Amino acid sequence: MTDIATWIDEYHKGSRFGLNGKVLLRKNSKYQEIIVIENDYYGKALMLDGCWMTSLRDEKYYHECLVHPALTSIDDKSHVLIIGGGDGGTARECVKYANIAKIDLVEIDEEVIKVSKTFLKEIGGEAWSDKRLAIHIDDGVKWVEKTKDNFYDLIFIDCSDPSEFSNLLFKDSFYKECKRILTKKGILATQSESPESFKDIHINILKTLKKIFRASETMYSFVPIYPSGIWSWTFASKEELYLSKPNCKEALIIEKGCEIWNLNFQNAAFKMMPNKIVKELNS
Ligand code: SPD
Repeated sequence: MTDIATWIDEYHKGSRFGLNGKVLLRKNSKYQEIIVIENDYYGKALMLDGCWMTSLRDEKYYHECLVHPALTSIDDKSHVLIIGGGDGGTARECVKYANIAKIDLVEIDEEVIKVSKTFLKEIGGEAWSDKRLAIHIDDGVKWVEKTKDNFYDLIFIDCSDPSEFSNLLFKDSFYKECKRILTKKGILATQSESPESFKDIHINILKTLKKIFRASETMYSFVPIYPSGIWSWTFASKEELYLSKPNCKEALIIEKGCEIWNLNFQNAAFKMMPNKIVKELNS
């Protein structure tokens, strides 16, 4: 790779979101183009098929928001499923909970895990050697289909934007299957795209989850390197959700080890739905 700093951009609807730095890796896996760049401010960053996935500086905005609202609001959390999440950030946040017995991480692209362990090992951190973590190189949709009913307490969908090979992760049929394999009080937590740069997909995820699950709630925050910066995470359950009534004792312990997430941040983030989204959901 060249030592000369270069720009790597995500192109999105006539805008571009770029990082300048030294390209450490550029290769094609069976599924996608993988780029790792090192930027002075954001540190090492991972791009898949032209879309920013994560960077050392801003990854906690994403992973802490996906994981902690769900895990602090549920007592039984023995079995956890992560779909995608090959950089290890979601697993790293999960292993902070001693009462999780087993985490199945199902990633379709083995190369993403290899690259993350080599170039971005801080993101997965201790999780990679945690005995409770089982890595499966498999298709998340197929994994869910072959899982027995009422099995997982938590399902985290840590996927890329909809594309040729991730499209099915955004379909009604997939969410229905997730509902089937969740325990009675289990929670599905998914990244739900940007209300600004991916507005139609965002609305569609929210409407679909509302239709399929008894309860669903969305929080908004920032992921600086993603198009437009504003991002969302949606939580759904067959029963009521208790996101605003977390286990405070546990949450206060978790807060201490977080860079972004805490209970005040979370409570505000669940009230941040932009009015244009409120109007569209009500129309
Ligand atoms: N536009 C990018 C959406 C990607 C969401 N997943 C990121 C993976 C981080 N673990």
